[in-house]
Amino acid sequence: MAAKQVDIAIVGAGFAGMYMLHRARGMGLRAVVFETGDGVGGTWYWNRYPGARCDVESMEYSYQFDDDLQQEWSWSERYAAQPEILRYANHVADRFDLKRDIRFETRVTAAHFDDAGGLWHIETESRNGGVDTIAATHLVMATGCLSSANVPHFEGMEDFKGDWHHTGRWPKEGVDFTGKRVAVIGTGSSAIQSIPVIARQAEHLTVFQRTPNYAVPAHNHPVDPEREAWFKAHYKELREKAKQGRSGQLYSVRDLPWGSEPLETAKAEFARRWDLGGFSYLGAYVDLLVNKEGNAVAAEFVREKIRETVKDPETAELLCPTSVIGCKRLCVDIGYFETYNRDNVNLVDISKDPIERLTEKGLITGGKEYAFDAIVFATGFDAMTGSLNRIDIRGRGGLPLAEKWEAGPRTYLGLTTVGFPNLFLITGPGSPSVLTNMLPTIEQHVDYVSDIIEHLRAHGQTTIEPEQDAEDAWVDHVNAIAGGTLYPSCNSWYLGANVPGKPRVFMPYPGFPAYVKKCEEIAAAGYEGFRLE
Ligand code: N01
Repeated sequence: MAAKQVDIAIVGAGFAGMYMLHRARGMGLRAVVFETGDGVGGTWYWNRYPGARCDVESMEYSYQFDDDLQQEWSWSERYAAQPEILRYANHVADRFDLKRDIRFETRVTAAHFDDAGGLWHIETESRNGGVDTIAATHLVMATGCLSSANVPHFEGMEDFKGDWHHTGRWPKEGVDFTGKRVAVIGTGSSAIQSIPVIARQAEHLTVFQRTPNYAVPAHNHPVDPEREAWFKAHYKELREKAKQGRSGQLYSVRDLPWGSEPLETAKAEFARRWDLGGFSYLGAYVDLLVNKEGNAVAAEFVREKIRETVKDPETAELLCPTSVIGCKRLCVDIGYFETYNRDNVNLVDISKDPIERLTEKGLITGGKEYAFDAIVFATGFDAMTGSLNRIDIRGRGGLPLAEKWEAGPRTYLGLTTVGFPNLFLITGPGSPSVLTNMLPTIEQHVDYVSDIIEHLRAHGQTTIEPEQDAEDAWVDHVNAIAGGTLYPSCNSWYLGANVPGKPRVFMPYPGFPAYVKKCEEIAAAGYEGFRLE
């Protein structure tokens, strides 16, 4: 018997958990949030590495549920840096008095559904080791898509005498690399953002690259007060317009397929978008993630930019990706490629010679030992399912979620899964999530969950669970859409390919507007595909 009971338990105090708490309170529900960290902010609480910033423009990367909130907050830069986003998260938490219902430094270790009582029994562990239990009617996993750090298990990790840090678990007090020999392992978004900043501080920086990545310039700059005023005056229309974009963002995606313009015009369009900066690069043609030929031209344009920028031809060639552009999340950089022109930076290609082990002094690859004072693991995350599978979640009949998902996640709408009644996955696998601007996507999911709970209450019901047929059809639908794109062509974390042994399944749903429409149709049809009791 759990000692306490709430209507809704929420796991995680990032943007999803905070908004879910706000909505739950608005519905008069007894709610509690559990958060491992000692503050709000989720991904922006943990990812404090040097250079961390958002790749979605700041005027769009904010909540829209409260007009006063969006009018009063001012962003300082086109792309906000992590400290500013964390200040924003705290501002929201304070403004809506959220922190009193958040249990910080408390990790959810288990959540078991009790068939007989129809409740979730949740076990938590606080930082001082205290174990507690609570029962809840609804359980909302607001655990984030990129929260479970992927630290490779290199032999000899414990032998290394220097410091090592993962970008997604960066110490709050920061790390001073002054006068140090530093290694960065990985060349994804986190590395691409942190490498230029670390290079300016460290005595020497060595980057270990397994796969090169495409990056387009951010052209970051302070927010122009006039543009901000215009944006705020038009927030309503702009937010609506953004929702019609495939990634929930305002950047323009032309309604033109590849081949509809001569090659020279296409190249001029890529150049124009390169100068604009950010994700708009891939909006030059609507089908760049479907059409191989167009994608190859877009990719070659970036490679030419790399060759123009990086002075040493051998390094430039190593930095040129060969995969489909956009099949891994496009990186938005500030001076990344230029950093390789510095005297204190060098690149080591480990595509053929993986890191063999860590040693007391550093690491070994290709039979050679490299010595360092500090190593940065910019090695990414066990994305989308990692933080869910690390909790002992059990549904009807004691079935562990990790067991149900052994061959890959299976959900209905990326939000619910058969056998786990009243369990909601905010931006879960099978929803647009990481292919979008997370803020509007989070709001859409939280609003949908809130509507479901209101619906249940209005109809004197207590439980919602998807039907098996609906879930199977949804999984097939997501696979069919992803299969019609170029996304599955490279080893991305979208596919779980970055974590050894993880099943290769494309997890996010491409296409935000179509997804929202489907959710609305399902709700209008009395939550078709769900069993409500
Ligand atoms: O992680 P990644 P990330 N030995 O998985 C390499 C979001 N994000 O933290 O490609 C050697 O992309 C791995 O190599 P490979 C954003 O959505 C957003 O950088 O697997 N190398 C790769 O180079 C992003 O996509 C922002 O061959 C190893 C790197 O480590 C997502 O988070 C900023 C290795 C990991 O790259 C993840 O980005 C930062 C090993 N054993 C992140 N294991 C914004 O701007 C892995 N690698 C909002």
